[in-house]
Amino acid sequence: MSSEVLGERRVAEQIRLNPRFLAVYKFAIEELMTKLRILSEEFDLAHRHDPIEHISSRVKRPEAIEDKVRRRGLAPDLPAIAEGLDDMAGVRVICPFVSDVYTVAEMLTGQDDVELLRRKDYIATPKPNGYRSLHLIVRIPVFLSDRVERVKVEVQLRTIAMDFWATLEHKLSYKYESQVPGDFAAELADVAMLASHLDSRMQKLHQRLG
Ligand code: 0O2
Repeated sequence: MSSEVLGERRVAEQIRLNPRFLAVYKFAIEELMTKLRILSEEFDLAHRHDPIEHISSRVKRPEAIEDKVRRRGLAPDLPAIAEGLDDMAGVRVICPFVSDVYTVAEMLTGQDDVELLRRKDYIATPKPNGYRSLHLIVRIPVFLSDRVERVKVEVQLRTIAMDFWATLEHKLSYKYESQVPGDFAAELADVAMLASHLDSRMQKLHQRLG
């Protein structure tokens, strides 16, 4: 094993030996989920429409962090990882309609203690393979016993149709990793287009009901 790989293996070890390192991302996720649950419930009370269908989250696994550190050529130490990786904490918000995606994003980033670092709108500009979602990198304060840490969280917002496509594309891409059939990419992009049409039609029905 090369010394470079050994260095990166030490990253996973370092993470396991420092439980507080990943814990702050778990706390940040809990804070963000609470914010989203409050927005969901209160918006429903005010407008008789819940803009959030469901929410999921994950803290990146040490092995996945290790892989990304290697791919990115980051220094194998915890401060460099915290600085260099934006998706250590991830929250996925599934919304009924496209308009809800933007409503939730605006309500969340409008909060005083939520700092928007980056916004990637793959709905306005889908990825070439057809992937659509709104990605935000936000930073929120986490109040610990001896300090306040400002922690980055990646928030992915998408509709049910976008999530359906992304989930199945992810599964299929893994399955065919080694030998992708020739028409695979074009077919997936075509299905993404169908999902997009579905969203547009559902959005129109939603608007008709006011
Ligand atoms: P996981 O397990 O979901 O975390 P970076 O996030 O820093 O790696 P980049 O290019 O800034 O790099 O990320 P981007 O484009 O904002 O997207 C990152 C995440 O979006 C991915 O995380 C996926 O969750 C999702 N994503 C992006 N493109 C696709 C796609 O074509 N198909 C699907 N299904 N998901 C996508 P990870 O790290 O890949 O995995």
